Amino acid sequence: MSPDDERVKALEKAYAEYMEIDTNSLLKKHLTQQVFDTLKTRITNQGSTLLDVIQSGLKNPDSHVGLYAADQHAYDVFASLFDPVIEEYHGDFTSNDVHPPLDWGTADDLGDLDPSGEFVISTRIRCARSVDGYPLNPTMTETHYMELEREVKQALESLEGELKGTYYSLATMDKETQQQLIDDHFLFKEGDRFLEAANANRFWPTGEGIFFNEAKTFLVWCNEEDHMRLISMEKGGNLSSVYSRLVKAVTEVGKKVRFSRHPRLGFLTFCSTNLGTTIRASVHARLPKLSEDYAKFEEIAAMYNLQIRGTRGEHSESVEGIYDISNKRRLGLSERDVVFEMRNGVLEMIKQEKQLM
Ligand code: ADP
Ligand code: CIR
Repeated sequence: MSPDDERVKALEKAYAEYMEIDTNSLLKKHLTQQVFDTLKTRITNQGSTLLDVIQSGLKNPDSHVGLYAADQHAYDVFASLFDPVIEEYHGDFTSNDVHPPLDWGTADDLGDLDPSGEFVISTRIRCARSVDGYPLNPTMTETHYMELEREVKQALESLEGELKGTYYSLATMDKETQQQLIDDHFLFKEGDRFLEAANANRFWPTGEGIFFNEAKTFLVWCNEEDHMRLISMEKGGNLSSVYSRLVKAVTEVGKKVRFSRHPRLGFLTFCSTNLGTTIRASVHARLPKLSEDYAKFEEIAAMYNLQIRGTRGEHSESVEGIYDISNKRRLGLSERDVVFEMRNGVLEMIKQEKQLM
């Protein structure tokens, strides 16, 4: 058997086993036998196969999604799998749709979500950017990681005013400092098993790091899931302030680093749930009454296109009735509209929590 035949045989075996597993992943739902048969022999221009795209889901049956773009070309070569997953996750963004051009709009009418300070503990908006000229995680070499880190550090350390800050490499940061930054919700955690299985954690911690300003209201993650994650956050519910800082930061960084866009899918990200605007706008909110009836809580979230996460982020539990509530979809609508979607849903949740008090 040729190496190609062997590869397809192994893929067929893995697929057959996966289909026997009880999982609610979008991968299982949309990788039908027909789609599988069309894609099983395909290879991208950077050498990635269907296995590279789906291995995270195969190894982690509790994945919500289960697939990653092993390289930039994967979204096109494996479109018959990505497109239905994207359509379901982002709600109605079909394979004929094109993501609109960047439109930040204005931050003025976003306001403060909770002037009383009773419910919203903190507000955060992040977006992701890939950098032109570098492959995505699984196809990056150790040299790519180091070169990209150098480029990102240089760009960030030339920022001024409120955005002025320092870049810290994980390679030279002690474990205690790292843990404190994770506990304070500023830094990504080490060893994410979904990324690990997608081959996205190679050479750790080479090239990984975090930049932040003095107030820790503007932060950038380097070489975690995406080349860059740009984050604006602060205590309280002032969404207007958090959004305008993010807009300023992304605009300034964009003058120094060339961001990658896909012609149809907007800003390019490693995970298809982040495509388009790449924005996740979230609050940490105390909603103990509303969350008592969890099914109802989830129903309200679904009605407003919101996602509920635990206190320490995705795949974590809630602590003391504190939830991370964010917009679910990021593709097919403008930056401003995405943030408005979170705003409207969170205002409704706070209203209902008040009624139950
Ligand atoms: P993301 O994909 O947005 O980076 P994660 O779910 O991995 O998401 O969360 C990253 C970190 O950001 C976690 O520590 C999480 O608790 C923190 N976080 C998310 N939203 C908020 C918020 N509104 N306030 C404070 N921390 C937050
Ligand atoms: C999953 O399928 O549950 C993980 N691979 C994460 C999917 C979406 N989250 C993300 O992009 N951070």
